Order: sequence, then C-alpha cells, then structure tokens
Amino acid sequence: MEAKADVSADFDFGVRAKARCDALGVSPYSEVEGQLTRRFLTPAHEAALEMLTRWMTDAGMSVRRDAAANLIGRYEGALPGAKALIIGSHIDSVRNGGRYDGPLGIMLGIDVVEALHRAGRRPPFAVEVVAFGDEEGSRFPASMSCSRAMAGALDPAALEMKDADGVSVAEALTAFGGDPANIALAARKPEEVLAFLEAHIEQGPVLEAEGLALGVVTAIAAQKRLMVKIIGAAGHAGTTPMGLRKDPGPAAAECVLALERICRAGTDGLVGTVGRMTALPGAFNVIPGAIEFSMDIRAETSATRDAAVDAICAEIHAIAGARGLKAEIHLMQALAESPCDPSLMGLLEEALADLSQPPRRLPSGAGHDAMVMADLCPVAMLFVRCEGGISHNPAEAVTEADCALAAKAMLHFIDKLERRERA
Ligand code: HGY
Ligand code: MN
Ligand code: MN
Repeated sequence: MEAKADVSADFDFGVRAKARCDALGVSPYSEVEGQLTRRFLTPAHEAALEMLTRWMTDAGMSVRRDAAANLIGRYEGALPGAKALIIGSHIDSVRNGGRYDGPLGIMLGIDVVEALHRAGRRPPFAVEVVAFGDEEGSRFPASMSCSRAMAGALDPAALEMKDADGVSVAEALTAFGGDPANIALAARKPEEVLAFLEAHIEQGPVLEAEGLALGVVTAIAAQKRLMVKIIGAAGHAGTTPMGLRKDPGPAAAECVLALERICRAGTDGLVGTVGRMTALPGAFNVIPGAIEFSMDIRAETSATRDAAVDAICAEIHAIAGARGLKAEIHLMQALAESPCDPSLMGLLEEALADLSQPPRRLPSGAGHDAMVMADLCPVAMLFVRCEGGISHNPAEAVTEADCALAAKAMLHFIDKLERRERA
C-alpha cells in the first residue's frame, strides 16, 4: 500500500536527501578544504544551519534555534500546538568524516515533511525536524551535548569543557548566538513529544552483507570515554641512557596492547579504541614527560562495558607502577545502553513490510542522539545500508535508491503512527 502522501511529487523524494548531504560536504560547510570536518559551533556549523533553515522553510516548516544551538523545524499537525514526532540527527562530523553520518537523517526528515506538505496532509501530531549540533564530540571532550540539552539531561559542567584552543562550550555557544546561561530552556517537556525517529546509516557491514537496504534498530550500545595520562620525566633523547629513563612512551604502548587483549577476549559486542594519543611536549629530541591517550569502550550492556573498563584501568596502573611511572585516568563520559521502543519498532517493521523489505532487527554499536532522546520519549531508529559498512571516513557512501526507500519507509511509519494515534 502506497503511503497516503503523494510521494510522486515532482521532487526526487529521498534522492534529494543524498544530494543535500553531498552539497554540505564541502566548504563553507566544512572547516577544511578537500574533506568534511564540521565541528560544533564553528563557522561551518553556522553555514550548514543557514542552508538547513532554507530547506526546512521551503518544506513548509517554521524554524527556530534553541539555547543549545539546535535547529528545529516544525510542521504543525491538524491542531496547532499538538505533541510532536521529532525526526532528527546530528549535523556535526568527525574530522575528515563521511557526508551521511548524521546529515542523512536530517535531510530525510525534511523530505518527509515536504511530502506531507505537498500532499496537504496534517497528521494529528506535529512533525519536527532537528539538527543536533554536537553528537560526535569532535571539538569538546564530551559528546551529545545538544540532544542532552533537549532531553533535559545536560550536566552544566559540560558547558565548562574546553576545546584544544582552551575555548569552553559556554564561550563558543555564546559567540554562536546560543544561551548557555539559560540552556535549561532547550529542554523539552515529555508531554510535548510523542516520539523520536532517527534515520541513520548503519556504519557497519550487516545490511550490505545480507543484501538489505534498511534495518530496524533494537538497542544502542553502552559506551564510556576516558582520558589517560601516563606521567614520566622529560629528558634529553641523546644523553639519557635507556636504563635511566622514565619514558611513558613504552608504557603507553603496553597499555594499548592490554586494552586490545581484554577487548578481543570479551563478549557482548565489547570493543575498545584508542583514537587519540599525544606525547608531551612532543619533540623529536625530548623523552616525553607524559603521554595522553583517549579510550572509547563499548558493549551491548553497561555491565560488560564496566567490567572491561575496570580491568583495563587496573592494568594501566600496574604497567605504570612497574615502570616507576604514574597513571591518571579520567572518565569523560558514560552512556548506558539504550533500548528502542518496542511499539515503534513494530510500526517501523510494518512500514518495511509495506515496501516488501524484510524486517531485519539489529543492534547499534555506534552511539546516536536517539540514546539520549530516550530519556525524553520513546525512540525508534531506521538503519540505512552503507557501502562496505565504512563510516567516520570520507569513503562513506549510500545509494540514491536506498535513500528513497528510507524516505518512503519513514512516510509509511508516519501513516501507521497516525493510525495508532487516531485509534
Ligand atoms: O561514536 C559514535 O558512535 C558516534 O558516531 N558518535
Ligand atoms: Mn552519527
Ligand atoms: Mn559518527
């Protein structure tokens, strides 16, 4: 059964979503020529919001920004001020990232609203499309600060976190036109929100391996981010005999191997990553005084995640101690596993069935704003196949056909949500 909205309108429903992600993949929507780096509260972020504002307005939405610099397009339902189905994802990227991780979910939301608008449809609920500014945490140490603000779950201390240039979130947000002092105003009331739907590339190989375009997410993995500092003694690289050094470098290498060994031996989808490592002061001819590195530990349950973190931290302290060094470990962020709403998953599966798509359920190893929005309302996630499962990499790719299918599935989902709400 075709969705009630006339999706044969004269725009490439869903296909345009991919083209718009591509359009935002270059400067001025990227901070770096020749690649996509769009971090929170940068001029590239501003340029992207200005373009999204135009596209949301053209689609029939009123558009506003909240105190956390979230961009929010609203398409009123049959009764003004009705509860909203929020469709959204993030507009920020990792450094030298892909074009679809985040933006695709926003552009598909805009296409879906435009299809409703062109068909003159007004569901019994409003539909909002949201572009969250900070999901990746690629500028400041913590991530998901924008969806946390909207869910009313942002720790005010996060506003004091500083980027590599020593600029705090609060300072950058103020300069961007946000309102850190009143960040609480960004929090939505549960009674205002019906549900949250996020369409996102799978960022993994399962759908492609099974020849499927779409999948229904069951739950999002638990994750912890930690910063480790192994402290030794800086020294002259030429005059200090090997036996007299307090070099944190080899110790850090042992720590990374310990992390790998513990995570390889784990179950429950346990994974661990050291994504950033810095030698201080960082000169050819200086034995580092300290080595700092990040740890990203994830698993399908918090229990497995925490057991691995504890084991890894114990080994780090033992390795440092055995070498007469000191280890400092700071927890930067903890996100519990987040199940998707069973009823919404069912509606998504029915939508896939309408399109003759198998109802493939799968967990998400990647974090998403949906895991934070689950504090506010029931959430659902639709996965879209991506080439080779590649993501956080400029080679990230999707097909127009899959994007068009995802948009149709979202529209069918809205039809079913409407039927449920009217029952
Ligand atoms: O790290 C993640 O899983 C997400 O891409 N921010
Ligand atoms: Mn993402
Ligand atoms: Mn990402």
